[in-house]
Formats: sequence, structure tokens, C-alpha cells
Amino acid sequence: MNLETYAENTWCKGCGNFGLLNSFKDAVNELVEEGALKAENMVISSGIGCHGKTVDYLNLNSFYSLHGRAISCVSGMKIANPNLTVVAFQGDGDAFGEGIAHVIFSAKRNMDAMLLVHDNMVYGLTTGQFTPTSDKGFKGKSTPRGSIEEPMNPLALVLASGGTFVARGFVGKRKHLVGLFKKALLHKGFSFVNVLQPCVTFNNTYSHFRENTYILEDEGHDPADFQAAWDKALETERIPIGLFYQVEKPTFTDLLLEDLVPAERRKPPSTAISEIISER
Ligand SMILES: Cc1ncc(C[n+]2csc(CCOP(=O)(O)OP(=O)(O)O)c2C)c(N)n1
Ligand code: SF4
Ligand SMILES: [Mg+2]
Repeated sequence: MNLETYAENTWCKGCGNFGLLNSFKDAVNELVEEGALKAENMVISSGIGCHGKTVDYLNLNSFYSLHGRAISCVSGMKIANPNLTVVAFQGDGDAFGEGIAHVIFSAKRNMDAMLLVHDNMVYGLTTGQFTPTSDKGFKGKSTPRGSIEEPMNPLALVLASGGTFVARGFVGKRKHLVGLFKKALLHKGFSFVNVLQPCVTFNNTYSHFRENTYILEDEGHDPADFQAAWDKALETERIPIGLFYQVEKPTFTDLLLEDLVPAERRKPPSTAISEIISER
């Protein structure tokens, strides 16, 4: 299907967001062709930043959220209509700075939603300040002498918070990334994909990731093994990409609603969800 929109693309030439956007389009198209996904049942949302424009460039139902709140917005949509496939696109600053509590609680609740983080390790849109994932020593607008802080580890954070699908991809490995997105879209529960997305203007990490990443699936990693996933998440000398961990657990909406679909109940919009559930 045609996922193009008429919006003019304003990303810098060579930005890693292009690879991410095209990989996501391929993943959706392939799943639609395979009959595994209905594009009309999808809702996407983004935070604020260069990554936020992704929703302008995808011909899917979309909602521009507040900084760090895209995962919470799509969670609300999922609770109102559990038949939807919901996806949040967030930046590293957006997800792990402004919105970190929302990421932790989405994982803890096993919210049936996909969170895709454009991790360029920099605040791109605001022109180059350090973020929670910036390397120690990163020189940017707010850290001209180099960041004195250690970077946060997003995979360990989500694993420790209870995420049931934890993956890392790299825009320079497009085919592999498409495969991860397809699996994440089909996962029932909280699916987290941290995407290494170089910002060519403020933090060009292409050659670093080309030289240092390797694919977990090539080394026989077992994604059912939590301890192995944890060990891989902590690895820093080489950078593993792939599916670290996947497990099936009841989702938040399964436990809260069972077979109830609040959006199908013809109630006035002001009806509180607690009222609908208590009438079940
Ligand atoms: C609550 C709030 N704080 C700060 C800002 C300013 N702001 C807008 S975009 C942005 C940086 C976003 O960086 P990131 O989430 O990493 O996305 P990127 O631009 O790198 O894709 C900031 C700090 C804001 N809009 N709202
Ligand atoms: S500033 Fe960086 S992240 Fe933003 S569009 Fe340009 S290259 Fe991409
Ligand atoms: Mg960023």
C-alpha cells in the first residue's frame, strides 16, 4: 500500500531517520501483504523533535503528542479500543529525558503497544544538546567541554522494568531492522525497539556503528533467556543489535478489559472508562 504523504520532508540530507522511516514502511507493507496487519487499524503517535516528523511522512492514522508522552497517548487509545495496533515514535531525549516515567510504566504494565526510539544520542531539533544516552565526553551545545555523565542504557532499563519485547536495531542494517519492526508490530505486549539513528548534523555516529555492531541472531542468541538478554544489554565493547528478549505475558488491556471494547459501547464521550468497566 502507498504509505507516502504529501508533506515536504525537512530532515537533513543523510539523516538516519530516512532509513528508519523506510524500514518501518517496508515492515508495514510486508505485514499488510501477508495479511498479518490491517493498516486502517493502526494508530501512530510521536513526541517532539526531528523524529516527531515521522508521523507526517506516514499515511496512517496519526496523532502528534507532547514531549515524551507519545507512548501514553497510544496507551489511552489502546484502552479505548483494544483492537488497534498502536505505535509510538519517540526520540532519545523525548523517551529517556522528558518522558522516562512513561516508558518505565508502559513496560511495567506490559501495555500492548510498540515504542520505537530514534536514538541519535542528541537533542537534534534543538540543535545539539546532550541527552540521557549521549556518550561521556560528548561535546555539544550544552556540554562544550564534553559531557561528564555516563550514558543511560535503554535496553537494561526496559528489561528491568518488565518489557516483554526488547530489541535494538541500526538504520545502517536496513533488512535486519525491517525484520525487527515486523516482529515488534506482531508482538502482543510492550514491544520496545531502540534504533541507533545517526544524526549527521550534530552526532554523526555512522562509521562507529558500522564498525562496532554485530547481529545477535548470527551468534545463536536465545531471546527466551532473560539472563543472556541482560548480559548482552550490558555489553559495550562490541554493540549487539537484534532481538534481545521476548516473552509472552498477559497484557494490561487483557487484564483490565478481557473481551470488552469500550469504543464499541455507544456511550457519550464523557463517560468515564471506570463506569463502562463497572457495568460489564
Ligand atoms: C517539555 C518540553 N521540554 C523541552 C522542549 C524543547 N524541545 C523540543 S524538541 C527537543 C529535543 C528533542 O530531542 P529528541 O527527543 O532526542 O529528538 P530528536 O530531535 O533528536 O529526534 C526539546 C528539548 C519542549 N518542546 N517541551
Ligand atoms: S538535526 Fe540530526 S536528527 Fe535532525 S534531521 Fe538533521 S540529521 Fe536528522
Ligand atoms: Mg535525539
